[in-house]
Amino acid sequence: EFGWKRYNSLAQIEAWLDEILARYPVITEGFIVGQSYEGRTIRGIKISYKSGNPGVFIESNIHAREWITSATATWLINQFLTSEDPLVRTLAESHDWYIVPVLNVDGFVYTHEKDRMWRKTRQPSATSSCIGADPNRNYDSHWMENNGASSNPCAENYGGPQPFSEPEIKAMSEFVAGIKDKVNVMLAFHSYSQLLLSPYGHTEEELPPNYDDLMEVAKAYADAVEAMPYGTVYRYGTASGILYIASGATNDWAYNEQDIQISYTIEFRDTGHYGFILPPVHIVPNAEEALFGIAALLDKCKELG
Ligand code: 0X9
Ligand code: ZN
Repeated sequence: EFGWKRYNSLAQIEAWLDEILARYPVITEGFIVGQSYEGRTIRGIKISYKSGNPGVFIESNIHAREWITSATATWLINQFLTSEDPLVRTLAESHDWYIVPVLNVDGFVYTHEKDRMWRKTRQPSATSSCIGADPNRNYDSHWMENNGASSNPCAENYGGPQPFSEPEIKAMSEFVAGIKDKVNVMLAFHSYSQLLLSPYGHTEEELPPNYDDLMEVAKAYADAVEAMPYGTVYRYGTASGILYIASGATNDWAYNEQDIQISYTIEFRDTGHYGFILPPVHIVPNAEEALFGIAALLDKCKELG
């Protein structure tokens, strides 16, 4: 059954979400992002202890094979609702959380049933027998610029035939646009490499206006994680500077087009030994790191104003 000792299927995650929503009807609210290509409902949960808190959006499992992301997102939801640790209580109760544990629902089901290493969506191409686009190259922000995505439908980083061609990404963009005034922080969960990646992803030629703040906030996360007993090291920088140029990604779109000023891609454990096939014993340690990293990140945001 559902838990954090192993990875769960989409059906198990949804059944657990239903239980949580029924158990905490005042604090939680389910929301629907939209429908996937194959007709699945993309679901999320809002956790709010009081109105007017700064909003934090967590997008998770946009890449199908990155299972640690939804395992971590569900663990965080559970902590925000059940933890008795005063630090966690303060963190949970002083923010409004919008969490989408599995954005790429079709791809996620495909990784459970057919191909563990699937990354993309599952929408067929009109011009090729290859299936799916890279959803993290499909947002309408500098789409396909600077070779930050491939125009080859068979490539793992195919940007799609046009921006927002993937129904999951169009739905996500409309949902976020509808609440953007309430969202101060966007965190897009990925694996692997242990990195915090800020804008810009689409160019190395320019730095974002609040680069200094973005680096200070990322450092707070990395320092907090490294100080934990696991000693896990995270590096941070702009996505284009420390990883590679990638255009049309969630956190860049949120920053550039929705004016969400604190916006990162977080690449979780590990650094490549297991890679995407991270053993389930890592779920809780990784999630603890995310919890205390996010707590430090949000404390730093508050400090910077
Ligand atoms: O390539 C990606 O989409 C992300 N790495 S992953 O291995 N999880 O696929 C990194 C994206 C970072 N770039 C931007 N945010 N622009
Ligand atoms: Zn990813």
